[in-house]
Formats: sequence, C-alpha cells, structure tokens
Amino acid sequence: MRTRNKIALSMAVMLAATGAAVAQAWPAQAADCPANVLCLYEHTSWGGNVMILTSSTTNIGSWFNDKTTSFSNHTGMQWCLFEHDGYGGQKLMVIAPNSAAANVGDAANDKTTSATYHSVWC
Ligand SMILES: [Ca+2]
Repeated sequence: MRTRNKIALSMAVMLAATGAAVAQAWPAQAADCPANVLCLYEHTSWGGNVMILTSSTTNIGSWFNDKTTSFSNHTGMQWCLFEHDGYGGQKLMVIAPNSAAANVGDAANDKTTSATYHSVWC
C-alpha cells in the first residue's frame, strides 16, 4: 500500500509537471478498483456503474457505451480510449499505467466505445 501510494504520487507529480493529463494520488473510491484491471466509471469521482476491462476491447457493450466519465487504472499498462467500436473515431484519452482521474474532461466525457492496452505508447 505504501509503495503504491508513493508510485501514484510521483506519477501525479510527473503528470502535473508536464500537464499531460489529469491524475490524482489514489483517492479511496479509485482504490476500490481491483488489482490488474482498468475500471471505467459512469460518473465523476468514480461514481455510478463500473465497467471492468482486462484487455483490449473492440466494443465495451451497449450498457456502458458513451458513458465513461472517470477511471482508475490498476494495471502497469497504458490504455487508450476510443470514440467508436474497433478503435475507430477519435482517440479520446491516453491513460498512464497506475493512474486515476476523477473526470476525463469535456472532450472525452461520455464518448468511449472501445479501448486498447499497451506496454508502450499507443
Ligand atoms: Ca458519464
């Protein structure tokens, strides 16, 4: 736990310094996401329904389509969120390994339909 907090904190500091993304040290709600998965949440601050992804997904399904507003990435992998199925449309967001955001921002809000994960930049 202590090590993870340290990693999350340095990640948040690094991202804040570069302005690359919005990330926070693990708040309690974000930490509820199980290990080794990406959790996508329906509402801000990790609220509402949760979609759990363990690998690249060509279509996250109609029940969660265009709903993602916050996320918690408990994997050591980078994820990319896309607007349409089959990784089509806009690349909405690049999610850093072991990061979380309470709000994906207006440009990406309620648009995600597919997601890929990578060991290198996507
Ligand atoms: Ca939403």
